[in-house]
Amino acid sequence: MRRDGYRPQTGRHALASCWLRYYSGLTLLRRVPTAVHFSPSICQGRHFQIISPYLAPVNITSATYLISSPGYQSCPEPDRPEYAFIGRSNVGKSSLINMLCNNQKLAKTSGSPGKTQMINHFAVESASANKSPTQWYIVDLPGYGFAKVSQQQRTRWEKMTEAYLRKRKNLVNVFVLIDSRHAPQKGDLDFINRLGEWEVPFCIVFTKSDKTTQAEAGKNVRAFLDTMRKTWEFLPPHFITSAVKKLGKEKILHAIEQWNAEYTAGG
Ligand SMILES: Nc1nc2c(ncn2[C@@H]2O[C@H](COP(=O)(O)OP(=O)(O)OP(=O)(O)O)[C@@H](O)[C@H]2O)c(=O)[nH]1
Ligand SMILES: [Mg+2]
Repeated sequence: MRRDGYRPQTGRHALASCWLRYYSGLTLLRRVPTAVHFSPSICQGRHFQIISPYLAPVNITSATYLISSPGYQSCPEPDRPEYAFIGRSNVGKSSLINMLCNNQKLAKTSGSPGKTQMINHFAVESASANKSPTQWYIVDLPGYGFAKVSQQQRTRWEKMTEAYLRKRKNLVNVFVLIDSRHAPQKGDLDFINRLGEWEVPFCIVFTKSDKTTQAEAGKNVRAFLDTMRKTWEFLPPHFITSAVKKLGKEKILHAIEQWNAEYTAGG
C-alpha cells in the first residue's frame, strides 16, 4: 500500500497541515510541512518559514477545567482549536499544562504514574498585543507505557486515545512529551510513527530539562531527532521545557497563538 501526497482537506489538517507520504512496505514516513509557518526562534526547527520577526507576549487570561470524557464522542463541542498533550506516564504532561496556564492546580499532577486516565478538557482564553482574546481547548491525555495497570485497562486507554486523536475534528496539534533525561526510547518512537500513519500533526516537547545538565539534555535531544531522521524526511518543531523553571513556555504559547490565528483565518 502506498499513500502519496496526502492533501489536507478541512478542519485540523488544513491548519497545522503536512503532506504525508506513507510507504508501508519500507516503513518510511515522510512529513513535509507546507502551511506551517514557524519562526525558528519559536520552534527551534529547521524547516519552517519565518513570518513573525517580532513576538508579542501571549497572556493566558483564563483557564478552567471543563470535563473528563471516557471517549471522543462525549468531548465538548468542537467549536474552537484544540491542543492535546500526550507522552509516557509521568513525563510531565499535567505539569506542563499547568505551567502554560500559570495555574499549578489546574491539571492534577502526581509523583506516581497513571494519574490521568480520561480525556480532560480545559477551556483557555489568551490575549496578545492588540488582538481580541482567543478561545481554545487544552487536552490532558492519559500516559502510555504505564506497566502497573492491567492489560485490559491499558488496551482501553489505547483505544480511547487512538479514536480521539484520529477523529477529533478541531484537534490542531498534538504535543508529544519526551523526557529529556533519557536516550531515545522505542515506545516513544513507535508512538510518533503511529501518529504519522494516522496523519495527526504533532510537535515534540522535551521535558524536565532542569533535572539534568544542559549538555546531557542536549545530547538526548540530538539523539532523539537523529533517530527520527532515519524514518522522517522532515522533522516537526521541538521545544525544550522545564515546568519547574518555567522554561519553554513563551515559545509554546507563541506556536499555539499562530495556529489559532490560522484556524480563525481558515474558518
Ligand atoms: N523537576 C521537574 N519535575 C517535573 C517536571 N515536570 C513534571 N515533574 C514532576 O514529575 C511528576 C509527574 O508529573 P505529571 O505532570 O503528573 O506527569 P504526567 O505525565 O501528567 O503523568 P500521568 O498523568 O500519570 O501520565 C510530578 O512529580 C511532577 O512534579 C519538570 O519540568 N521538572
Ligand atoms: Mg497527568
